[in-house]
Amino acid sequence: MTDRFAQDNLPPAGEWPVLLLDGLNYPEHLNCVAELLDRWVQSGAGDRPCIQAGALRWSYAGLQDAVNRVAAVLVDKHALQPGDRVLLRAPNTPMMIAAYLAVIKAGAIAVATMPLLRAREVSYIIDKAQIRLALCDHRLLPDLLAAQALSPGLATVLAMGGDALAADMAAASGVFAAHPSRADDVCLIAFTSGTTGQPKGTMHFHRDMLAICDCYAARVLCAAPDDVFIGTAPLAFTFGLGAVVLFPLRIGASTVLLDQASPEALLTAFRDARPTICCTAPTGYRALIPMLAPGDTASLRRCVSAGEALPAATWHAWHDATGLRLMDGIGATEMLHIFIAAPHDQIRPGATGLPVPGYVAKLIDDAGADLPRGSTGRLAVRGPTGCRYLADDRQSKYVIDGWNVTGDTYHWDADGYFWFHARSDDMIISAGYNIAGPEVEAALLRHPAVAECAVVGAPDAERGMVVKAFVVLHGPPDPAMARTLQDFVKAEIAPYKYPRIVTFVDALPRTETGKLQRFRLRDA
Ligand code: 3UK
Repeated sequence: MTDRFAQDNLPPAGEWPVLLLDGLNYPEHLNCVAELLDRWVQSGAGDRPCIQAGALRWSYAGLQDAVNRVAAVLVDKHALQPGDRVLLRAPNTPMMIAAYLAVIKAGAIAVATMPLLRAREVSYIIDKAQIRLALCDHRLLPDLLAAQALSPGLATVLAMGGDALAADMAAASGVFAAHPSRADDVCLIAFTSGTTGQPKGTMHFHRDMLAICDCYAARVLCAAPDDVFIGTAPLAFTFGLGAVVLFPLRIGASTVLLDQASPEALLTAFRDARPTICCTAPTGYRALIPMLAPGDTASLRRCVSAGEALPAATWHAWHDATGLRLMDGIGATEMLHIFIAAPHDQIRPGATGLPVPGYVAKLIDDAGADLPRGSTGRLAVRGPTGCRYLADDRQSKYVIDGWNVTGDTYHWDADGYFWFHARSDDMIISAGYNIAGPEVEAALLRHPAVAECAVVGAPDAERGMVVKAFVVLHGPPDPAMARTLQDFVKAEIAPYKYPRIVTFVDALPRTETGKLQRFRLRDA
């Protein structure tokens, strides 16, 4: 019996984004795991390397075996039904991938949570998605058990890395037939990070998991079967799920998993695992630059930056240090993955890029009217993927007239390139001027003493708001540094944008996904 919870809680038909599926030709029945995994084993490529994590190596056949056993345990022992939601909680481990794919292969719905979420936050997700079964890395059990105490609907918790599941898997069959899902059955509910208000559950279909590979990864990244992917984003974040699981599996390539997302771990893996495609946030690239020794990035041929804006200064610093051209791309949990980016030979440093083939993008004004090229306004996109919140009134805020309105203010240039300005609600209005914080950040980052920075609006009696910069320096501040930076910004961009307040800090508050938490700085 299929559980209809997800279907029943999709937005009403009139609030859906328009979906562009021409040219993708997915069949009516489709289980994405059959395409991502079983297809390779069936065609004789089971021995191809698939996952490496530390000393562990899994081939495609090895991953399939683990997936089939987990799926058999879930269905036979724990009565998992198609449509059931399963909570997944782990660092980026091979078992986390096996669990994801097992849930989806069985026709159920994966709901992953970021490892750093605490009991109350996990409890919200358990209740919202009505989850009764969880697979959790043994190291993260305490928080999940605390969440279970708050959310008694969660009946069963299975420990990954524990003996009980291992024994059940060993006893289970290594054969498991993919549930004959429909291409538009929900297979993933990804929760947004919820920096404003409660997190929103975004629902994605089997065909969406393939569409992001067939659009962005195939047509812009141009990933190939011999590529070795590496990334730092958690698998609970769709940036990470796409970059280190779906993209490689779609083409029979392989992936390097990092248990820890630190720049040190990433650098060690560059040296040991020789990846060819690296995906991380801008702050990850900035942290790596001073650590690099000659040859460290020699294996890399593509570097993807997403999650927040990539300033031109960071693009050039990475290029100077490595000779590599960073590929910026804007994605969103609602869209599943990247929808604007430039192919490697069409990159313009400082610009996010062009709509990914398969997607269309435009700008609208505050009233929702279309704006021409050459203007600055609110970004709106359409493509094969799009926003469908799980039972949420905020659907009608994100989807307007069938367009996904991401909440970002962009400039659209004469050549069709999109240039990020700010999150629409992060624009600073000071003495009547509209100032985009990221533009001031980009200017500050061009100063050699600045390692990281964040610019927000601070309340001011006279000007309404003033520009305030939080700055992390490479070394200790000298007494004149605030003034030096202010003068530097005035010389780089229109002087009225300079930060009237400069505060030096040791680190900036960031989410697990590498995003600056501006709200925490505003409250500081
Ligand atoms: C911001 C960017 C400028 C932007 C994501 C790649 O970040 C992802 O998803 P989230 O739901 O956040 C979405 C919002 O983040 N943003 C992301 N990338 C960029 N701003 N330049 C960029 N390159 O405000 C967007 O609306 O956490 C990124 C793939 C999958 C993802 N989910």
